Amino acid sequence: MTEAPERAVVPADDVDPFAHAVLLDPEPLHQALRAAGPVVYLSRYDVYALARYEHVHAALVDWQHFESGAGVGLADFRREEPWRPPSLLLEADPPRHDAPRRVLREILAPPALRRLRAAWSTGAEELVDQVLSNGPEFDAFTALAEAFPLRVFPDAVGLGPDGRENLLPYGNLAFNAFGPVNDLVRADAHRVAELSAWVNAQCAREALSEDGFGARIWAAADRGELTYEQAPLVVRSLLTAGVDTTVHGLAAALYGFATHPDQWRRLRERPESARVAFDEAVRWQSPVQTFFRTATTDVTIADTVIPAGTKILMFLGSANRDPARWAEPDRFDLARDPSGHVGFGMGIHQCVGQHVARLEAETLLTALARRVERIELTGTPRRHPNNTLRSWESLPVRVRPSGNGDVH
Ligand code: OVM
Repeated sequence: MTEAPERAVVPADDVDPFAHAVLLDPEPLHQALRAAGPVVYLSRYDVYALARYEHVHAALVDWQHFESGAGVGLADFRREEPWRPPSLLLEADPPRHDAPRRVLREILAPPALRRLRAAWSTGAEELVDQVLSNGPEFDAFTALAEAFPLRVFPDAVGLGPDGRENLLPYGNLAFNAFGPVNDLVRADAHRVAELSAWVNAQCAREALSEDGFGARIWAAADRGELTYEQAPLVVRSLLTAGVDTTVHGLAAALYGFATHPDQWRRLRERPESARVAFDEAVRWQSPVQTFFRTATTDVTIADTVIPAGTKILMFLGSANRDPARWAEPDRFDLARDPSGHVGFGMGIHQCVGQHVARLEAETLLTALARRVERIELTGTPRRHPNNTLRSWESLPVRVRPSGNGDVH
């Protein structure tokens, strides 16, 4: 580690947090960054990094000094043209952020999701039965973590039947776009126009069923809570942020259980812990690893002055395993209280879809726990590199079904 003389109080590092090796195995970098100091200057990108829980949390809740409107990726929207019109939620600050947020919060709040629970439980049970009927060995990533959200979420939004295979590639591309223009971004560059056109077309009122989240967003525009120009962009947020995130969050939970048989036993004994288990998986793996903010003024963090206009990279995954905040942070442990983790963010931008994600996880994990006694890896799980998501490609498992579909 070298020190840039003009930034003497800040340890500097030319490491690339978006290099494949780091994306596939980020913990060594996280540990080094947390040890280096509260603020680390990353010379390669001219940004400041926060990797300790205390400072990531503080930046997340201080939207006045750490803005999102300049983009929450590396690109500075004040100087560069964004790859798509900015999100009205993720890439906006109060007051512009507030109306879209309020509308989506209501639509995705727990009371609004109650009517989905029965259908999602049935969907989960059918999916698990179908997977198990093909034998005890399967890829838990494709067969469960990918398949289940795709089975329930697009219907809940009200998407038509065609083109749903575009959802995951679009999400992969959108989450790559928060990073630098590296090989991962270039690999999908030829699909940006096509995938964006498809997603944008699904956001139109006519493309959506009359009873889904999408239709409710348009109804909010009818009531004057949003403009008609805003409505399709809010639908776009659902399609961007709502699929890959839950897919990789579910994969994190399945990976946790496949590698921690005692925790699977605990879930089977106490199925009501499925929701906490999911939050613990989100803490432990942090499907969304990083987001940026931009300093609105010169901001001082632990005696380091970060100049106004500078991008600040927040390592959510590192904060979620900071030993100063968590006991034995590397353990996937259902007995811990994971609340306070920043895997869904914190503050005014905290994941507005988190109740949807928890309901998906709860219904899938419960259905699986009722039918499966043991789950274990049969090969090396494979990660898929993405500039933002801790994502997966394959999770080969063998299960021992519990016979009569009953826990006991
Ligand atoms: C959005 C959005 C919100 C959260 C995460 C995200 C791609 C996107 O509003 O489009 O990641």
